[in-house]
Amino acid sequence: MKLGLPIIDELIDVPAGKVVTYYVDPEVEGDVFLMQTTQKNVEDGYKCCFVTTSMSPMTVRNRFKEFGWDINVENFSILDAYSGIVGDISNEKYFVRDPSNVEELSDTVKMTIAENDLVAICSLSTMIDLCGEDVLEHFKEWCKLASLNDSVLVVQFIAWPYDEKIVEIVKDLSNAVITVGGIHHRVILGQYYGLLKVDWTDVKGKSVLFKLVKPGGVRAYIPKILVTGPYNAGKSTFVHAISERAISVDRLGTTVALDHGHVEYRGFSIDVFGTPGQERFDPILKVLGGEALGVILIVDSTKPESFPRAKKMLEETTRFGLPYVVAANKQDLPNALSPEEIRKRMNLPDDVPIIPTVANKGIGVYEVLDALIDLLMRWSYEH
Ligand SMILES: Nc1nc2c(ncn2[C@@H]2O[C@H](COP(=O)(O)OP(=O)(O)OP(=O)(O)O)[C@@H](O)[C@H]2O)c(=O)[nH]1
Ligand SMILES: [Mg+2]
Repeated sequence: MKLGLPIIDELIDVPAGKVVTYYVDPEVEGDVFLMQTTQKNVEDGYKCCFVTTSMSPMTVRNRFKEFGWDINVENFSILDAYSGIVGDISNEKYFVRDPSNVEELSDTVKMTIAENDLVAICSLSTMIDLCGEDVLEHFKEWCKLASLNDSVLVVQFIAWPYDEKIVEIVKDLSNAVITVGGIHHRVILGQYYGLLKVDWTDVKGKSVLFKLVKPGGVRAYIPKILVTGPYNAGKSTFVHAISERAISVDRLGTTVALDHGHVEYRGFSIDVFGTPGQERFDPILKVLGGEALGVILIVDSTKPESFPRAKKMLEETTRFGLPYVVAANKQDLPNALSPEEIRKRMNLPDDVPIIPTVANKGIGVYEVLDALIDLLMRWSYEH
């Protein structure tokens, strides 16, 4: 089976009998991941059951519809473990009258596992909140049963501040764990999901930035990267060097509006914007910086007199604390300063990557992009 997620689908297939957990940051919308996986497999003809614990079946159906997914089909069913909490009865195929009764809940979940190819539990954390940690013993049985029945179990586990032991148990019982989280620095700038664990095949952990689209669901996100730096440092050249197609608005060899390029790289679809270098365009910098996800600062390594200006542009564009890397450009010229010399003169912290480049020959430009992407990914895990 496929999970129905961009990039991840290219990396892994889910064999029958496996348990996949979405480990979701509380501030990020996690339900849609389970819905998307369910929808993908409904579409592929598998018998799927969606277990709802915190939304009414009507809300579930409406949300599927909002994303443009048709679940009015015979191979889709709902286990309603919600209506009982609010004292409603249910018309769904599977119904738990008292969702806080762990035995009744567990027996019904087992029935769905026996009768379906895929069961999506939305969510295990709500079950723990309702029934206590006993749920975990039952979860263990569900995992075993899924394996015996060749059913796939997909679970949402929300990363509330649980006891570390609980989190470990859930992760251990899962054959694959996908983390879903936010990239934030005071405000949420973006969201990502990443493969944390897969035990049936050998793939390296990988993170994907995403956006929710209605209709459409989870889509790989296109981050905006800003390329800035002093006049004549090589910004336009850099943008053209990494882009398949790029447009610059130049007059007499200097940029008077923007450079815009598009890069498909490492599974990312990236829009790159180069700023003008001249000071008279500075008001644009703040606006552009506010929308960017990361900044590349290009400096002319032969012009230390431009470094104070470079520093100022960096401060303008990264004032929300955006991650940035520095390209020490024009390394081919005789008087080029080394990256370490530039770090000293610009007084940049030790952990800021400074990468030597010769933009007009394309040397080092992808290393710059790699460094920024790695920073963005690391950043997303740490914040
Ligand atoms: N020798 C050398 N020349 C470079 C390098 N990168 C860019 N150049 C040249 O430097 C000049 C300025 O490059 P641009 O890319 O236009 O610089 P810019 O930063 O966009 O300039 P503004 O938009 O006017 O601020 C051009 O003549 C480029 O060919 C490099 O690594 N080495
Ligand atoms: Mg330019």
